[in-house]
Amino acid sequence: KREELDEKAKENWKKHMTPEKNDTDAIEQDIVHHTVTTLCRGVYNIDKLAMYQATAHSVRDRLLEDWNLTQEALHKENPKRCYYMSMEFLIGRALDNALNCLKVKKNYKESVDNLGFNLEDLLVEEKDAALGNGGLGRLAACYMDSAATLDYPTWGYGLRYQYGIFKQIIKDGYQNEMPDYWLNFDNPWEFPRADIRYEVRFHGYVATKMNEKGESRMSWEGGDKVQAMAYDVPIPGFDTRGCGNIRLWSSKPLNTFDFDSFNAGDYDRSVSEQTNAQNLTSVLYPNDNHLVGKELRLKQEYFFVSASLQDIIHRFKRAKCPWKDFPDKVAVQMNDTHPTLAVPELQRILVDVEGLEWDDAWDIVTRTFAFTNHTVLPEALECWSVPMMEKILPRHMQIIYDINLFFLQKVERDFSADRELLKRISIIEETSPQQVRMAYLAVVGSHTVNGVAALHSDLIRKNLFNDFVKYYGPEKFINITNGITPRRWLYQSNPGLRDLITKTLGSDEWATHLDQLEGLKKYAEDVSFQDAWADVKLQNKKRLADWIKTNMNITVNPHALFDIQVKRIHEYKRQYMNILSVIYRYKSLKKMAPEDLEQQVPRVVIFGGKAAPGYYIAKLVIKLINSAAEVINNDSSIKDMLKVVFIPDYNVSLAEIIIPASDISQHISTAGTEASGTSNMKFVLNGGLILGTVDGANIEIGEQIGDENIFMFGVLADAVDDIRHNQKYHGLFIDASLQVVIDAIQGGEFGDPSIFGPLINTLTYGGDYYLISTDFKSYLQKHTEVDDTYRDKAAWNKKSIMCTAGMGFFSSDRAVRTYAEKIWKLKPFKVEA
Ligand code: OX2
Repeated sequence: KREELDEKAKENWKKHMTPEKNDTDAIEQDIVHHTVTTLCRGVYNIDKLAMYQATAHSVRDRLLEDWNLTQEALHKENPKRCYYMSMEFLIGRALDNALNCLKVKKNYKESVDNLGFNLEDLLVEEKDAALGNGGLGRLAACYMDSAATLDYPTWGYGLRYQYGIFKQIIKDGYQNEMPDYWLNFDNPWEFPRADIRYEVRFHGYVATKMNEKGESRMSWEGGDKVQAMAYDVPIPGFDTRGCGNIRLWSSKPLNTFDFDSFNAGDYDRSVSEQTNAQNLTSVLYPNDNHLVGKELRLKQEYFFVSASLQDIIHRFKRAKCPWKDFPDKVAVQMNDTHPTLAVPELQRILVDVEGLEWDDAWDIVTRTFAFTNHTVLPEALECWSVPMMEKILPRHMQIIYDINLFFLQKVERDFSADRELLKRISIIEETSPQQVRMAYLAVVGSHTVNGVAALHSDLIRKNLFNDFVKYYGPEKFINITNGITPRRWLYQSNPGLRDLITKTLGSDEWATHLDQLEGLKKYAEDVSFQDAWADVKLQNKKRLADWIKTNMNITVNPHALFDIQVKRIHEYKRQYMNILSVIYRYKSLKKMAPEDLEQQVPRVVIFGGKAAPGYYIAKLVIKLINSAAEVINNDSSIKDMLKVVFIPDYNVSLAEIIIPASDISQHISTAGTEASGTSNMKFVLNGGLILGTVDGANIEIGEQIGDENIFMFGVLADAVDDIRHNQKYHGLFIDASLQVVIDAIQGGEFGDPSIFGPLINTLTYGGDYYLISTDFKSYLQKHTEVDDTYRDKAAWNKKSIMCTAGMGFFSSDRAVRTYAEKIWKLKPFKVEA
């Protein structure tokens, strides 16, 4: 309990709150002060890392002022808030972003310069916050950026993993994994909240107890407890005093030390509880779009939702509103099924702890939660075995059974008693052992379910959730196409293009009103504008070429066509098809007469991405890319007409250098498998063209920028099932061009062919599930079309300009606003200084 301060004391506080101070002198003072006090260093031993840290602390101070301003105003006004629950936030670096948002980059550049350093050198000292795998985690980070920028009272909740996504090292062409020690140095971008701690229980048993009103209630008792401690990560909004927050939970032991064991001489035991508790949030599971049903992961998921809900409820209770108002104060968005245990957890708290009746509680629960589905891949759909759930979360398992029972009774009564339907729609899958289908639990526990691109939302309505659409009606299932933040993905990562656009449009308002990019269309055929545009691209390609030279010692020609595919390595994303086509190109070049060879468009094919450590085939794809690169890059007979580069350890910071440098980027998933894709949007926003399949957000990108500005190929999603069926019963058709490539690999042209046997088998004997043989020919044709278009520089530049100009729709501001209006029923809450 805090005492209210008297007015005089409050006045004194106000007087001493740091005033605005953006002059270089004040900034220098700040940096020096942090060097001496926060870091305990001085002019005699300052280096780049320390200078980065001092600068970061100085910028953080400014952010924290905004943080406090925002939170104080929210505390007083208590508007409805949204909580974005996500097991992943792939934030990347924070300093550059904060400088841009606060609009103080110029000032800091000057100050850092005055103190003998170069700001750009300091920015790269920062370690990425890589608490995510790929698109899902990065989407969460983009949405937090937009929510803060648009002044929506939105907090993220997540886990503070000690190790983020592993560091990828390439050795002999193979992926090796190393731990990501991102917290080894001090992290200025998190704020530990030692006073914000909650207990989280596992295991134990369920008993019956009387509550205060004399009613009998279930009670979850015994078991083991750990503590969740909060760390706050401030999220700056662009050009606003409002500051958002991501609250990350770290597990700590409840009893710091077991003195009984210690005194009994059992030292190991005395600290075992500590280490067990700490292990809980040690490591991010490195799987993208793939479930590994490990007990520790289930515990992470529960730990995460339990701590977050306790925190949300604590905040709700401060205002002393009745429980039925909870959904008017709280909206919770579940980022995929990973936070779905929040549904039975809130029901448990309301019924068992707060003493509400089941139906009243369930009404509150289902008015609070909404659920975003990100995938239709069966291997990614979370299912937890009932025995495991019973052991770790015995009361939740009972509640899930009850939720399911009441749900099935309603389906039977209101809709249909069709037994097959009841079996299909049940939250419990009747396998042995039984499984809890988390996606179904999320649907039943939410008021709104959304997919992440138009095609994807159609597919989940037609397939995955079809029975639910029939039962609930179609209104519950909506589409909100993904978006990306233009602040990080253009303003920050592509200063050349940013400045050209700003100069052309007359202001940088486009950074928060991305539709204004439309204004570029009228310059698309303007020759001098085209030249300026092309020059920015060339500079970005040089920046990437320099990076490749410095870090990999490979020379690439910045005037070549840069063809890029960077994303997690997955069979459905078909990097394999890409490298097969590269090999085909190589074989074709080798056959050419010298005068024809000279006429070719030189290409640099760039790959990047991590494979899940246990994903054998994906790892072989990496090996094949590197083996092919080795041969191709060292074959002087093709006169540098083709280079292949696998950039190791692809992450957010590398993406910021790679994406602005693309001429073409590839998004070539088997139709119907990539829910949306978001890097496709980033590339096009930066004036890169797409070579892609008719899948995910590619389709809507084509609609927005004009189908003449996108290279699309391949079969359509609704043909895929029939093709698979036919392949199974009538065999594959391997076209001559694909056979050439297979023969080359099997003939040992890229090293010991036995290494690649299992990979080739996925095509030949494995039934080619991802339809590479089906799409290969049209894919090669599109490559030829790309080359031909690239020869005409003016035509290419026009397309590139039209790409950027048409991307307004894909701002995450549009996406978050749609969530706020359609799902969260949330209004902006503007804070003033
Ligand atoms: C990804 C999807 O694969 C990708 O298509 C989408 O753009 C992204 O989420 C953001 O919506 N894990 N990662 C994803 O889905 C799952 C599950």
